[in-house]
Amino acid sequence: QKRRPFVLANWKINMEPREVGPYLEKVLPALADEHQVEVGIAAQDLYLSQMLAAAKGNPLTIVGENAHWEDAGAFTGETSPKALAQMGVEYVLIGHFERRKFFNETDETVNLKTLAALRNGLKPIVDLDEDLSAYGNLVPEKVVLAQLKAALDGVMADEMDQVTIAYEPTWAIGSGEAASADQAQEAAALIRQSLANLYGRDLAEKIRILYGGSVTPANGQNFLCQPDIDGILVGKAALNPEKFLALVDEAR
Ligand code: G2H
Repeated sequence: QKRRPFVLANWKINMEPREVGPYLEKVLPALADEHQVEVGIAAQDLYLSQMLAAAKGNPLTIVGENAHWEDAGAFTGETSPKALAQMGVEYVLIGHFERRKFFNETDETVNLKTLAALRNGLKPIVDLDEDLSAYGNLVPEKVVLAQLKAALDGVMADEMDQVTIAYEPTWAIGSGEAASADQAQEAAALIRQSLANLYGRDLAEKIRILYGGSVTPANGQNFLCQPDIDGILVGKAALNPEKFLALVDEAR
C-alpha cells in the first residue's frame, strides 16, 4: 500500500507577521510541480487568509492549529471549524500535546473536535502524545492506543480516509531529543494495528501516520523510511525555510 508522504510544518505561535510573506516566497518556488510529497504548514489563524491566498494554485496545504467542537455560538476566542472550512482550510491539527497540556484538552474534547472537523469537511490530524499523567500507571503504548480509541469514538469507517494520525511522544516535543527511528516505527505499527482492529486491515493500510518531536534534517530521513511512518510533523526546524525544504526533499 503506497501512502503519499506528508511533511507538515507546525509554526505554533512563532513567526512574526513580517516573516510570513518572505518565508512563503522562499518555499513556494521550490515546491513547483511537487506531486510526490504533500507539503503543509500549520499556522495560527491570524495568518491563514494570507497563506491561503499565497498558496492558491500551488502544492502547499494550509493547516489550522486548532478548532472548537461547536460550529458556531458564544465561545469567545475560539476558532469555528465551520469558518475554517469555509475559508478553504483543508486540514486542522486536533489535540496537539501543547493543547492538551496548556489548554486542558482531554480525550473527550479531542474526540468532540475530531467529530466537529469531520462534520464540517475539515480533515483532522489527530495528535497522540503518550502523556502518562492522565492514565496513572498505564504503559506508554497503552496510553497511545487509549488516546487513539477515545479520539476516534463515533468516527465512521467511511470518514476514516479523511483522518491523519500524528504520533508525538511528549518527551520528544521541542526537547531536541527525538525518538529513535525504531521506537517511532514500533509505535506507528501499534497504532496501525489498533486502526486495523477498529476499522479493518484494508482501511488501516490507507491511513497516514506521522511522527513528530524534534525532527531535523539530520534525523528526518530515519523516520521517513520506516514502513509505518508516512510523514513528519516539524516544529522548531521548520521555522527555517531552508531546513523545511531539506525535509521535503528527504521525503521525495
Ligand atoms: C512537536 C513538534 C511539532 P518540535 O510539537 O509538532 O515540535 O519539532 O519543535 O519538537
